[in-house]
Amino acid sequence: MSVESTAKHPIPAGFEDALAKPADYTRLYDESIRDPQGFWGREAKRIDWITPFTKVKDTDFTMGQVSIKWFEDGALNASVNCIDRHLADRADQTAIIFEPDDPKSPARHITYAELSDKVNRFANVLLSQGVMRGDRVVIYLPMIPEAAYAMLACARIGAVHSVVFAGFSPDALSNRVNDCGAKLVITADTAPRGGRRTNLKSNADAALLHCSEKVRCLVVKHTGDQTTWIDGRDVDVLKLMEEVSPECPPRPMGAEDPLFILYTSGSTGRPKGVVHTTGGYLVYAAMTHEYVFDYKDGDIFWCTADVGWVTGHSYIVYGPLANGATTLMFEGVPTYPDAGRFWDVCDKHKVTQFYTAPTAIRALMGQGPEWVDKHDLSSLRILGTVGEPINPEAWVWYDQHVGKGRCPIVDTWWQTETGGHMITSLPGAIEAKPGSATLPFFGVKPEVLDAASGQIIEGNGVEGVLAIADSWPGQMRTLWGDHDRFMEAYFQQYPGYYFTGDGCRRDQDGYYWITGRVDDVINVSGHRMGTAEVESALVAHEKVAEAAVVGYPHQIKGQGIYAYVTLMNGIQPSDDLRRELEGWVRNEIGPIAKPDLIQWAPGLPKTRSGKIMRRILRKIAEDDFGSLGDTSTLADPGVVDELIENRMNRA
Ligand code: 6R9
Repeated sequence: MSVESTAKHPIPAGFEDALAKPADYTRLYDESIRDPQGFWGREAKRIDWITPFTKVKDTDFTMGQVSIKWFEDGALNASVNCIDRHLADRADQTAIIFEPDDPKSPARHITYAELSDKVNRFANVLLSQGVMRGDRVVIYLPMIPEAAYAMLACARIGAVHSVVFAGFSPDALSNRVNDCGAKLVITADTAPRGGRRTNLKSNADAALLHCSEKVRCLVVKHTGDQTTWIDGRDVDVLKLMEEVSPECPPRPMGAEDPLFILYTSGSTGRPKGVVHTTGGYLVYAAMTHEYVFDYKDGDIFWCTADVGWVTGHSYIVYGPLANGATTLMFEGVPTYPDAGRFWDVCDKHKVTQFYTAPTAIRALMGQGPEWVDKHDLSSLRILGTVGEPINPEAWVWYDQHVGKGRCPIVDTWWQTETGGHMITSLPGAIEAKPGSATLPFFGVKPEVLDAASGQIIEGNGVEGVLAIADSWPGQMRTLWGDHDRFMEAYFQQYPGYYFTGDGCRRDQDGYYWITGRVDDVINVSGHRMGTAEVESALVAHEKVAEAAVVGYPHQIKGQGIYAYVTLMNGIQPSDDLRRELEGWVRNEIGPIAKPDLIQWAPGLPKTRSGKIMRRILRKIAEDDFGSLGDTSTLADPGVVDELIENRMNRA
């Protein structure tokens, strides 16, 4: 299949009753843009307010005075929306299914009544430790139900949580604790993942050496493994939860009070503490979860992300629980005990919506379809992807082998900063195109700008950088403690717009194609090319499992194309294969896209969330690996040495 393919993929049969139908999308979208006050004033009623708001939208993107407020004078509590309001009708319904790392351990079904009990108790434990409204609490937990309890307990008492991915190093943890001035860190003894155990508590111990002595450490004894214990600082949460009262009155919070801080890496400098507030975020997470996944009562929703990322915040915890859904939390990895685990879990729990990342799909695709075919996937209704552009080949594999051609695929483009989906298809309303995120969600006004001049590029069949012209309720409000940096990072380069940092193309049908971060664009002989396009072509080859492409300085062309290629299991690298791939890309995209250098890469340097760290690949391609910068967030730092040793561009 060609990467340029723009054929629409018809909506599969059976979606005539989807929440949004084609005409609804157009009507609602037009209304949301024409009358945001009316549209969002109505949509915000999907959540429960303690004090109703009278103002809807008060936002200003003007550089120097950026200010974003939604439902400003309303008051609510996020935990009440995710728990209490469901108790009358669904106390005995499962809120969270916990699937442990080891498939032989029993899964746990936590009802809304039980969730309520746990969160109330957890909140009382936090109060007993002196946590007050507005205090920051860092959550450094694996994918266990206590992570959701902790988040919701913070929300209940008005504390601001900051979840730090459990795969992060002690350094990364202490930096975040210090940046937000957290009073407390919540961690677990050890974390099983893929059959191995990470000693989280000792990571937390190492981190806390670099933090104020006043910071307490709440420990969830999850595995019961032995850990160090510092009396007076360390607290056994589960034990205390049994002792405190099972009732903790929720604190009414202003719509614009912060709900959480989530650190994300920018292109430069230290991590940015993205701040989301209570009202707008919750409205947006709940609404996108309902529309994008066509959520219906009785569905079993599974998002495979980690709660340490925004995807886990919005689509494991807040969105599904605000909608009274059953959400699945998976402690393990896709390939343990074997490459069929995802499909085994879908079958076992009769999952209806499955939401994962292209990198996982490609990895499983490389293992062969027999792993999928062994399992009964007839419960699946909708498939989703997030995190990076999906190459059409992976899309088609996902569609055919996982969805059996029956399930719409929603390719959801969004960011930590956006709080929820921004550009995505809607099952039943928007026909997909493999590789395109398709059309904007309600209230989202994307613009394609000329990268150099910042001018709007009108019409279809155009390419540029992606900016958003007006605010939406789920938008981040600031960077923790640094509003100036917030304005500089997102509003300075293209005044009047929120700048996403992504490049994009709007095709002849008005569909959006994210071409990757603009810092990943390479310029070969004056031609701009998305590295994602070349990667997509490479992975379309049957012998290629994964590819990452970066630019490197080239004497004649300005930049040359350097491709790191991981071959399918059992395929041997050879010069013949290298020539074959060069010819393949030349045919798929054009001569201009032919890689100048192809390095065989047994593995690619990835963050633990599966994002390829291009910064490192660029350095190696530039033969400048003396200054690789921070590699502490890599899932497997060993792959870097291997790549350096076999680099292709040697001065
Ligand atoms: C939710 C999330 C954001 C960046 C974003 C873009 C890339 C995310 C995508 C996608 C193409 C998609 N991205 N979803 N690119 N198609 N469907 O991933 O947040 O970790 O902040 O990353 O990820 O480059 O700018 P975050």
